[in-house]
Amino acid sequence: MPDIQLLGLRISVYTRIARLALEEKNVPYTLEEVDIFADAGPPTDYLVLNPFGTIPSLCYGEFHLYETAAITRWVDDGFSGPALQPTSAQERARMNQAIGILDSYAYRPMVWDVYVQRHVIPASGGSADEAQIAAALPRIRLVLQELDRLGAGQPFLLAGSLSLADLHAYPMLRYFVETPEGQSMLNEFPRLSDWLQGMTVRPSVRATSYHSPGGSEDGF
Ligand SMILES: N[C@@H](CCC(=O)N[C@@H](CS)C(=O)NCC(=O)O)C(=O)O
Repeated sequence: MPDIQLLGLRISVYTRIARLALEEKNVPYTLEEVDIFADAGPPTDYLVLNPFGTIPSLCYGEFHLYETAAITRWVDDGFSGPALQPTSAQERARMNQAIGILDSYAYRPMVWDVYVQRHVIPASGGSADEAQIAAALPRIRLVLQELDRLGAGQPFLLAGSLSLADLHAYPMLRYFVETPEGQSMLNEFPRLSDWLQGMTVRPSVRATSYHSPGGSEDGF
């Protein structure tokens, strides 16, 4: 069996999502750090693997894959271990809906508009764009309202057991709650707050923990 190589960055939300899936399935892999944020842009040999220059990408022998949701589904479909996708068509659709919501409406506002503005830019001597932060918050609240509603009464994000949706959501929400705005907004959603706290003790989360500038490390 070829080795799995994941190319990305430890601090990257999407790299972490892919790593969480690999860790939950107990699939061995190595992480190769690729600095796509370098001034010169992504390395040219990386663009051969992923012409969009985003991370992560995965190599398994001659099989090369990018787009995180494709990677996590391949990991779950291709390896033994606990199933991370529901078998019922409706529950699977719900999981895919939540992943779509996170990709389309959560990642940019939570991570770039709030976390980066609140922590990363001030840490490098700049000033947060308060208007950008304020403009992102209503969209984020809508995302949290929807996630709360879609999994109402459930201990995991959507259901009674972990799915790829939990793994997709955790790294985004983790960054968001490192900001005062995120902390206070999450308090409006006790179910999601409990879920996030519950996720922090999972071995997969601990194994992929990183130190983020200006923030804590996964609450422990
Ligand atoms: N659609 C991509 C998005 C991945 C993504 O946006 N990754 C971020 C890092 S967490 C990135 O590569 N950003 C650089 C860019 O967008 O150019 C996926 O699902 O893998």
